[in-house]
Amino acid sequence: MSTTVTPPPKKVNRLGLEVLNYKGSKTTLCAGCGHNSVSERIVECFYELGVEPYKVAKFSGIGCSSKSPAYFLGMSHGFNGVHGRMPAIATGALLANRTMMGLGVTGDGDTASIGIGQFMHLVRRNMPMIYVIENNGVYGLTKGQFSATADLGSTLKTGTPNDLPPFDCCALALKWGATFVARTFSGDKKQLQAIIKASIAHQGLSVIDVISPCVTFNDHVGSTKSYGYMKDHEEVLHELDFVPFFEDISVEIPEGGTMDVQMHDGSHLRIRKLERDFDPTDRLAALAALEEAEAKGEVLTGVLYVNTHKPTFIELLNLCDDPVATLPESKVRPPRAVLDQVMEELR
Ligand SMILES: Cc1ncc(C[n+]2csc(CCOP(=O)(O)OP(=O)(O)O)c2C)c(N)n1
Ligand code: SF4
Ligand SMILES: [Mg+2]
Repeated sequence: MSTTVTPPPKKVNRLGLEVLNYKGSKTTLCAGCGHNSVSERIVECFYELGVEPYKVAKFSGIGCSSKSPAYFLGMSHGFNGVHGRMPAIATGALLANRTMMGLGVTGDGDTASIGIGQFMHLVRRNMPMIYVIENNGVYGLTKGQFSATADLGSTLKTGTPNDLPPFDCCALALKWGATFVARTFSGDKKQLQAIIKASIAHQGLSVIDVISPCVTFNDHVGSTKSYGYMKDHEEVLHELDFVPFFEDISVEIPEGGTMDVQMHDGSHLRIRKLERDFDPTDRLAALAALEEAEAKGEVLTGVLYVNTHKPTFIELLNLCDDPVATLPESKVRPPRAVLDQVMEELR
């Protein structure tokens, strides 16, 4: 007599999708590269929050980091742009279709070296998208030259020291008016997850600077972007918990020293105090904390700043609700009589 064994039910999210639906192709990056951990966290966060994969547009520039969108959200849209020019491409695409969720993944070279001007304007505009910088302090793809985020005095594998001061992408983003700024570490699974989830819920630009070690070219003694350096110098600002809008917020509210930031979609970011008092809605305090940490040689991680009130670029432009890309020609092209009138006025 044969018995039929019923397979266990497949684990699915609130959309009925499996985690497999959020994965991409197999990574071609080096084993142990921090960028692979970031890809894994992106898969988990988008799956757990039940984001529609076809509503996500992935953008990147050039670099090992910029290759990583191939390794997550394989069902989403994607555009791999030119080196340092991803913000312009993302801005154009998201203005054409405001209903897409923008997810940019870039490197420290792509953002802080060749792409610094584009990054600056993206921040200034508060373009609603997630902007992840996989920061290893070097140009991994072109064999490990220092990038503009390399710390003064850090050394290459050959021992050559970097004698230029670094750009701190978080400090720059704060200065230029960013509305969500976080620094984290690819090796800190829980913190990275909470930050990615909060950025999914944020309506505005989220700048996430992830220290993401390059095991091949910048993971030695003398590097300040190595696993070892982060282990010894990471200064965690607070403990983070993310409660999505579809979960009951009233449960498990811990007592004392907890701050609750309500995000645009009704989710909550719970920030639990560790040693110091830190208010992530105070921009000047965040800038001061970064300066202080830099002077002490510490790497401050956590949500540095969140502002849920500033209008996004799409709101400022007063775009219509329907995606511009889907409007018929009759709506986007002025009729002949209007064009004739404009010409008449220019005479
Ligand atoms: C216009 C242009 N200049 C230079 C290069 C060479 N190049 C390719 S990737 C890269 C740097 C990538 O560094 P980063 O963004 O930090 O990414 P990583 O590889 O470290 O993840 C450079 C300089 C290029 N592809 N295009
Ligand atoms: S070279 Fe460095 S950045 Fe590129 S995949 Fe390898 S470890 Fe990662
Ligand atoms: Mg790099």
